Amino acid sequence: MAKIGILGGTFNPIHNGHLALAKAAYEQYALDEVWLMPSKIPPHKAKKGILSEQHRLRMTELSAQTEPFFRASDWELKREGTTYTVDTMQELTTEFPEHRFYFIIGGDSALSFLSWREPKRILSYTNLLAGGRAGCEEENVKEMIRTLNTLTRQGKAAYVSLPNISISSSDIRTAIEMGVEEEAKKMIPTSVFQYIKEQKLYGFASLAALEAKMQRELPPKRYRHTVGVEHLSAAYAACYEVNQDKAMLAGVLHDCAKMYTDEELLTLSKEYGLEITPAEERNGFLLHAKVGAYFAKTKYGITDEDILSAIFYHTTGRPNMSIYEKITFLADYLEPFRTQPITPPLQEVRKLAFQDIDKAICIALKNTIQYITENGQELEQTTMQAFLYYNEVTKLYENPFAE
Ligand code: DGI
Ligand code: FE
Ligand code: FE
Repeated sequence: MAKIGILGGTFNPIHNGHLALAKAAYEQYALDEVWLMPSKIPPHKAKKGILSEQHRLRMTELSAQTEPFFRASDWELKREGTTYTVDTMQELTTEFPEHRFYFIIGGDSALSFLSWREPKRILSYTNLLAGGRAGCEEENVKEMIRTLNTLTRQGKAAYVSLPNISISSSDIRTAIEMGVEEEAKKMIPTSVFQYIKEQKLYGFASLAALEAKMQRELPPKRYRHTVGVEHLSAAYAACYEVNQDKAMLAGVLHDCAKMYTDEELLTLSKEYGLEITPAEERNGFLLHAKVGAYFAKTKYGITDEDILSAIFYHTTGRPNMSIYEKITFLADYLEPFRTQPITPPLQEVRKLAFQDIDKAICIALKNTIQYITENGQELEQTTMQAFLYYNEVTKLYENPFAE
């Protein structure tokens, strides 16, 4: 006979609090195994934002790998129809007559246990281990255990004492939605965090999460510029019939490495093995584009190459840009909060951007190059190559550098 703990839950997602409860029950009652069992969503809990059964089960399987005595169980998910604990426990005792079951529940559930379907019958199939946080809900949970044991005239309910940590799945979802990944990481196993990141669950790397991150990381003016670029990019995406989310993601992240000094950007670029041109060596700020693309991929969960290259080339542009590269480059130059005078006037170029994007890019490059040379700064050759390419395509300037 083996003593089997059963810990059920929506597990949206499963977290360290669940696992601590399972482990405490295992240790305090000398269980042989604990089965972690994601539940079918009961009707009274059905709501938006609950992940698919596959995702919840996969995260449970990953969590189960953190202790040798954990097993992930799809018993309830496999079942047809609505699942009540009383049915599950009846079936388990029938299916596994050789095991003795210990149904594990947290403090909140313990306190409402009498409103579950057929609580007395549940206790005819299984022991009940109710976890309470020491000092916090301990007395109430113990009181409930006494009540249950009196009611059933069997001592099948018992108390599991828990460290006073409080984690909720909704805190984890919020942390991910708000882009505060460090918070989420503390509350779930690393493997579960990796899975959420890979699968982009709970709005991981969503626009909202990245906006919240940028707001925290960038100075207010730079953030305002970022939002301007993001939204203008959405308009260009609509105009040129490409994916709006991709254009906006490039916009929100394009200056994500802008807060570093020239020296820091050079050091980071070397550290990450990014190629550094001679002009970049002397004008470190140019590297915020390459480092930004690197961060987008490694820190912010962006895998789409269109987005990454749009960030990579946003400062200098390049010949023959992709539509996403064009959009980010131009939105960066023309976003509504930019005010510097250019020729032709800004408003005309802003309009032109919606009519002939190559011409607008050519004008942007021409003005940038003029500004750089007039201010005695060094030109990165990609900027010039980009201009020459777009001037060739648009035939806009007959003799661009004549005085
Ligand atoms: O990051 P932002 O300020 O939003 O704008 P940006 O990424 O276009 O880059 C900042 C500056 O870089 C901008 O004033 C134009 C300038 N720039 C673009 N190409 C070159 C350049 N500066 C130099 N020195 N050489 C270039 O080739
Ligand atoms: Fe930039
Ligand atoms: Fe910018």
